[in-house]
Amino acid sequence: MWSAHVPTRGGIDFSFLQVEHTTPFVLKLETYLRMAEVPYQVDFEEPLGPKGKSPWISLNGEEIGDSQLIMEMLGPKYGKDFSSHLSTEQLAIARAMRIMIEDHFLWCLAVWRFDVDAGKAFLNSIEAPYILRFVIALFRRRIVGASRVQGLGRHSHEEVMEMGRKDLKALSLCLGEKPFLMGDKPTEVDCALFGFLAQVVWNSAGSPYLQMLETECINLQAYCHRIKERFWPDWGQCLNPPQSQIIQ
Ligand SMILES: N[C@@H](CCC(=O)N[C@@H](CS)C(=O)NCC(=O)O)C(=O)O
Repeated sequence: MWSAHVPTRGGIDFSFLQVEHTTPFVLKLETYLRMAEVPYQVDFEEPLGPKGKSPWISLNGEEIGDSQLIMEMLGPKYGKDFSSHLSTEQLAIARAMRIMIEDHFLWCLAVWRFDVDAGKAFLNSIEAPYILRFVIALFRRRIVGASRVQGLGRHSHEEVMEMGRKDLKALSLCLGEKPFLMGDKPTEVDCALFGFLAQVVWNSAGSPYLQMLETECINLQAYCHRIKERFWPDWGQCLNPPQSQIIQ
């Protein structure tokens, strides 16, 4: 048995009304653990790990950070490779899509969430006591600063929103009519995409990205719901406070 260290979803911390985890990378990892049926225990005590990021895990005393590196370590260890049937070309596409979302759309989402929207939808979706509101205000400034260092934050808001919309459109076209990105069966990349799409579907009210999912990219919305239904039958119970019905 090992522990996955993540920000808490209970107590006064990042308790979500609609999204089980506030951070896409944590949701990605926990979705993978469910997909791979790896036994694990969630530990909310120390959210930031050896690389100063969340999530991280400890396994037999060893501390490992980064959702992707963790999955790539656990897969062989537990004999789980959900992508073994894919061609090298398909693997390349899966990688390109994952990195587009994790390393590019991430910033488009962050600029909307913390700069354009100034954290309002984010705060409205959680039960945020005063202290958390203060912490998020500081975090917000940090993210806006980081987006400038990364580079996307130097563009106008409209330019960034357009880049994010183009990412979603590309993903939507790649998914097409398939139930999962790489075909009939879910693979590792679906965990990463779900981590992000869930933020859009359930935690970005009023964003241009949610609007895309409700209009031009309706298949992404259905895909997100499909993954939730498959791997998170207890989703409502994982929220704080628990909910028997999720607002769609
Ligand atoms: N590549 C990393 C990214 C992890 C990441 O950026 N986590 C964010 C939460 S979404 C974090 O820990 N941020 C805290 C910080 O940067 O101080 C992964 O896949 O785990």
